[in-house]
Amino acid sequence: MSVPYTAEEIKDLRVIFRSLPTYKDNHILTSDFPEIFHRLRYERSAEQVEAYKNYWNGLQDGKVYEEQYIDLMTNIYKTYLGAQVMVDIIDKNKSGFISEQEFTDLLHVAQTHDTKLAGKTFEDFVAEADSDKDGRVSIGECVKWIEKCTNEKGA
Ligand SMILES: [Ca+2]
Repeated sequence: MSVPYTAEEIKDLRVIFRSLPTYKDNHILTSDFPEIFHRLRYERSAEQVEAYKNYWNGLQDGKVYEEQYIDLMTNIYKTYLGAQVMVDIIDKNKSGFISEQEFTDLLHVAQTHDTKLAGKTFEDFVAEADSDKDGRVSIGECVKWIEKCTNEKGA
C-alpha cells in the first residue's frame, strides 16, 4: 500500500467492485465489506470491518458508491485512512468544520486503525488540530491532524 494505483489496477478495482453480490445501480451495500476486504486481500479484523460497516451505515444508508470507493482506494496510499476523502464525507453538514459529533464518528473508525487515536477527546482534537487558533477545526486542519497522528505511530 505504498504506491498509487496504475490505470490498469484501477480497472481491476472496478471489476472487483462490480462483481460484489450487492452491486446494483452503481453502489454496493456495507454487507459486502467482508467480501470486498477478502477480494482485495486486506487483512482487517472482524472488529474493524464491523466499525466500517457501522460507520457507512450511518452515513449513507449503508451504501457505498463506486466513485467513493475508487477515491478511497486511490487516496488510501497517502494515509491509510484516506484522510481527505474520509473527512469530506465526515463533514456531514458541509459546514467546512468538524463538529464534536462528526469528530466522535470519525474517531470511532480511526481508532481501530491506530491506537494512538484511541482516547482522544474533542478538546484534545481542537487543541492539537486548530493551527490557526480560530477555535474551530477546518477540514484541512483535520486532515493534517490525522496525518500527523498516524505518521507518529510506531506500529
Ligand atoms: Ca482552525
